[in-house]
Amino acid sequence: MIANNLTEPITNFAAYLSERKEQIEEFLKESLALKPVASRLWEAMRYSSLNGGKRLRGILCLAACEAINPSVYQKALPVAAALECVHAMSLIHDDLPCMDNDNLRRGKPTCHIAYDEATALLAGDALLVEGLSLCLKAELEPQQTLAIAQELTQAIGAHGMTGGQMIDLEKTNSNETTLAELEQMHKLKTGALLRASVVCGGIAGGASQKQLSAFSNYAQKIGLAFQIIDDVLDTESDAATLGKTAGKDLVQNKTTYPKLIGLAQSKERAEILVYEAKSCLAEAQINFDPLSKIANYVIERKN
Ligand code: GRG
Repeated sequence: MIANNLTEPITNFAAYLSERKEQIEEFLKESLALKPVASRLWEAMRYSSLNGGKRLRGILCLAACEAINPSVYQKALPVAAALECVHAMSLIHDDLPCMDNDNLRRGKPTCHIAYDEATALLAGDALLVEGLSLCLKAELEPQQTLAIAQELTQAIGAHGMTGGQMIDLEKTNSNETTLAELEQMHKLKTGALLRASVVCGGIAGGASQKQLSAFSNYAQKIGLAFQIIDDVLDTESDAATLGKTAGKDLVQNKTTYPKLIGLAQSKERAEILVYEAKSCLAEAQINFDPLSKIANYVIERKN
């Protein structure tokens, strides 16, 4: 077990990440065990949620909880798993022919290629509902569960991820998207769930309003940095490294950070955001090294 000390720098960050990833995956495997009824649906749900991925949202949730109260962070595991279910759902639907129409995800055929379109749609639907249901099962105080459910539902509906996806669809092929419009789209499409991940972890740990507000600011900044680097990787990397199709933004004529401000400035902006994110935590006296290292990881990652 990686030692939990609120102020000590963590010496083996890679081990920290893989331990948390394993905990989340074990929990997911049990929660999404194959069922005899509608077994093809469960298979597709497992195919798309137990197929790797960085588990960034789940890990952020556990880290925020641990930063506030190390002794209860395991209670946040159902919430971390729920975030990963919702994220997996969004990837399945995003890859569908009517959306981004992709055939590669996490290095494997996308759900609708491995199964079929209707099954993929239903697997996404079911993962969304299972995710919400996992949240409600966490052994937390009722007011914490309610607050987490409110954060999560707000983050994924029309005010969050789904709204962001709609804007993305509308903006595809538009050559007039401004930087402010691009940021607004990413804030909803990718940022809202990342923000909810950190805030929900904080709620599970018993964070104060001041701490929750610092978590929210930290997460919004790393969320944007995450998306900028996603755009950079799409331009600079390859499918084998990314586990998904590379160079897609150009082919689909999407507005991206590199397109609007260039590669060098995009990377610089991501670095500044990460610096600012860490400052948000420091100002609220949240000194938890993994959160700081996760912020670095968001822009140093290769996929
Ligand atoms: C929530 C009801 C409901 C609908 C969802 C399809 C859709 C509407 C939204 C799409 C959201 C989406 C796919 C955003 C992109 C986020 C993104 C950059 C994903 C990649 O995240 P990583 O790199 O992936 O963390 P891994 O594979 O590591 O988990």
